Amino acid sequence: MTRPTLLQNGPLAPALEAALAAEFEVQRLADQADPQTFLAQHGARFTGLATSAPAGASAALLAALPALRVISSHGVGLDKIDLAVAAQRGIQVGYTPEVLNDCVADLAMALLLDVARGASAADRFVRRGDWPKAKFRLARKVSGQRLGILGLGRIGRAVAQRATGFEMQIRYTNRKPVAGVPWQFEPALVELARWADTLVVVAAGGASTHHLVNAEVLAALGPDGFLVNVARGSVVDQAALVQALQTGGIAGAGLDVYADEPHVPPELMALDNVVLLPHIASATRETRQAMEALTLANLQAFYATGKVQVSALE
Ligand code: 8YV
Repeated sequence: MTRPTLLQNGPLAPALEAALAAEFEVQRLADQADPQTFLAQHGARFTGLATSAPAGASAALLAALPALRVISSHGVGLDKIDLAVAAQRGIQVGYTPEVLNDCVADLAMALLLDVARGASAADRFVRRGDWPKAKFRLARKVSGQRLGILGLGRIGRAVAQRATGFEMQIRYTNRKPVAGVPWQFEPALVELARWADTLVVVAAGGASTHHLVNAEVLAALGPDGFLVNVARGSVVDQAALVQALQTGGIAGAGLDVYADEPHVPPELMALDNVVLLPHIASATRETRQAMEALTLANLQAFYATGKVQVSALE
């Protein structure tokens, strides 16, 4: 039986690429000397697209794949996939939610603890040989803090559950209140920021959340406030964040995502009150294995039944 033909957009883990090649006829767009000419000549061959949250599936790429019937994305973020075009064309879209909730929430708490207690800054202090000469600055207590959560989806709720263990007071803002949760809904982000000691950003990326955390929100968070972002760089006005951090407008930030990854502004790198991570929230062996397995399972399910296992369109 002829194996389904997949186009791979962007890099995937070697184990996943091997698993895909074992079951499908895979062509990697990145291997083509002239991707646009390749798509013009061969785009009509592909019924499936294997991609990832960072690589996505743009309207232009989808237009070059007239026979496409399924997209399987490694990741939970859908902001780089043109879901409207996929839905309009009846293209199934599979992705990998749930399996990464724990690791992303764990890293949000790690960033919160680090930036509030100054752990990374203290490590640099010791490595510079400063300890014999001075005491490290006082930090801020985390237990019992007021925690504001922007986006109470699956990951936001996992963050709230962890924060409960630190006896934190928790409020959230969201497109709409979430039924059945014990935490207080604050409709206005700026008011949530004004109340919170730390604001954790876990809202989905995309046009509807672009620069939600702007200069006004950061001013409301205030000089004793911390920002943590494990969502998408696009949700925060990065220029406003740099300004707030440089001028003491907020006390510090813990970041795993940025406006133009993998490029981090030198202004952020120069600051001692920022923890900078390279988009690693889901990057554990356990979670990435689960994500890779689900990326493959979505394709297997589609070609066996016509439906992906976990759909982004339902
Ligand atoms: C990784 C992510 O960037 O799942 C997402 O949306 O941002 C991260 O888990 C992605 O999974 C890499 O493929």
